[in-house]
Amino acid sequence: MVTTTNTYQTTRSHELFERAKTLMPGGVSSPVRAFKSVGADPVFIARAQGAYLWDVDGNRYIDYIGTWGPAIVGHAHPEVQQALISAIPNGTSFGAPSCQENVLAQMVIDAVPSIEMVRFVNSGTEACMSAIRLARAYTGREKLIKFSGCYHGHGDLFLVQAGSGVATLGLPDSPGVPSAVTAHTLTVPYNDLPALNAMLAQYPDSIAAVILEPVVGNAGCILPQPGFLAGVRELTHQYGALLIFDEVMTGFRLAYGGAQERFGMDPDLTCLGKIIGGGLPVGAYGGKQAIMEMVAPAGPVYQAGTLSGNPLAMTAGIKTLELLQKPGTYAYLDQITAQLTEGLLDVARATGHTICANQVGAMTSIFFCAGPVTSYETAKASDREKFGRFHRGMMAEGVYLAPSQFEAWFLSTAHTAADIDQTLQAARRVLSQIPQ
Ligand code: HOZ
Repeated sequence: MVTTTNTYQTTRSHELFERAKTLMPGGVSSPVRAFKSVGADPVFIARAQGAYLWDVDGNRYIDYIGTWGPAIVGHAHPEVQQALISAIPNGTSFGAPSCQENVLAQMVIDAVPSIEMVRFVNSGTEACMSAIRLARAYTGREKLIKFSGCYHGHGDLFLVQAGSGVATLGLPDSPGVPSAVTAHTLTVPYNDLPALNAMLAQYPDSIAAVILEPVVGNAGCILPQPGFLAGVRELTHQYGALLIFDEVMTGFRLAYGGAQERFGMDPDLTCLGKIIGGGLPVGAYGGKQAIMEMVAPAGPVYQAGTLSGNPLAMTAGIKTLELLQKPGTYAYLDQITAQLTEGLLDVARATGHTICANQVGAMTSIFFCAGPVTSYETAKASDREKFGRFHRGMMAEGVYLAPSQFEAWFLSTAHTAADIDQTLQAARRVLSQIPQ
């Protein structure tokens, strides 16, 4: 039972954060988790199990971040734990081929319709950086088009109108990124086919790739409008650019075969991360064999990594994907996430707040504006002050939401209808306290 006595600025967390700030920039290993944009300090997590987190002061939270996506079967799933425990005595890193890589590679190829070959890396950032290098080599072109509010990791070339922490902290473009590196990065608004068409027409022979999140998770949750993804595919074909789906968030989440299965799309390259590592650090990029065979050592495009294909990460990924294959998994995720989203809309109506929500599969988020939110530009209309108050109130109620307006929320198979009910009761209490 979630209590309403959780205190947000808990003593031990507060102490640890003060110490952390003297040791690490901003006290964290990744910016958004510092809770800056919601006007609070983070809690320090002691343990996680199923749909719950416990902080170092013993407070329990219903968790809607799920380690930013990977915990789709819940935290510390006993079967994932057991697989890891069995694997550890054999060694934690080989820096050499292992049979676990073959198993996970085959599972990814079987699952994701457009992937014929795959390369494992250690993060989504690495996957996206490598996919662009490959697209440039394959097409012999240099420019890329991304969409504002989409986030493809912290690689230099992507830090132009990026989502996630860049949007959360309101950073323009990061200092330290040479302008020569971003000179080839062009940006258009999400869901805006005429803008994409115009950009491609302006550089008809120069665009190596168009990269996008098929459902945006890094500017809040933003859905592709009907016909948008198909239109992007058509335009990339027309101009000879590769289409890269960044499915780091959506892969194995919106369907077993990701957004491309759900929306019936056939990108040239796909970037994966999060879920395929089962909570350990893994990324991957894959696609058509003719393109992937350009990657070293099969081809000339260099990309490498000591910990790539790490046996423990492969093991956790394999077990997580096996669990996701259970019949009914995705129907349940859809249903439980819709229950939360519709419930929040009802609670907002009942308490006199204007909100809108975007949900698909086990991804959702709310915005404090009338909407519709179809792009980063429209997401910025949300009342972020109100979001901050809502977030702080929900934390005090034992509900752990993404600490930024510009991040999606993730549900798991461990979330129950009772968790959703408790969350909605908490939301009703919190929204009742916030002036409309
Ligand atoms: N930027 C990632 C989410 N979009 C991860 C944030 C974090 O781990 O702090």
